[in-house]
Amino acid sequence: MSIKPLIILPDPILRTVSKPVERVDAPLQKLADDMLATMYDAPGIGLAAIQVGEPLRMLVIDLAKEDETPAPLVFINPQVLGSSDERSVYEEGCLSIPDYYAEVERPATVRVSYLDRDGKTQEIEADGLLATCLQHEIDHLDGVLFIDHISKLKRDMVVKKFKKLARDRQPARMVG
Ligand code: GNR
Ligand code: NI
Repeated sequence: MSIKPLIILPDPILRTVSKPVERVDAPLQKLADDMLATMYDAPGIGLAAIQVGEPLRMLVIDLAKEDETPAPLVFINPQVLGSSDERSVYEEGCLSIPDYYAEVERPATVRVSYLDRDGKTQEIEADGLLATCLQHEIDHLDGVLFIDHISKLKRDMVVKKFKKLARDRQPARMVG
């Protein structure tokens, strides 16, 4: 298993609409395992393939606490079949937007179909943090970030900050 570099805002790769997985084979399972290793290393509770630069509709989640047995979940080609009218608010963060957190309101419950790591069709009804995390990750598959769900004023501020950070990471240019 290998830890892969994370794609960080404002990299336009994050706005890619990822493509459906055509076959669940050994290379795809290796990518899933690398995504889990990358997520645990960060650490985070979810990761979409595009966050490691792979434009495929696959995401991983593990909601187990650090002192608990790991409980890795792999979702391939997930589809939201339905969502509740009830909403819930969570403070969200994103490994592609380090150290920024904001409250996001989303459906409290979602029903999702997907293929698991073995390519088997599955369906789950998720609530609580799993529902929020699944929706956050499925957004990534469509090039959507959690900051797209906050006010434009806050979003513009965070994008500006990350653009400056990216600029400051570049080697100095000669002036004058
Ligand atoms: O690690 C993560 N924590 C988190 C907290 C609240 C709502 C969503 C998340 S997902 C995030 C990891 C990530 O960026 N996944 O795309
Ligand atoms: Ni994220």
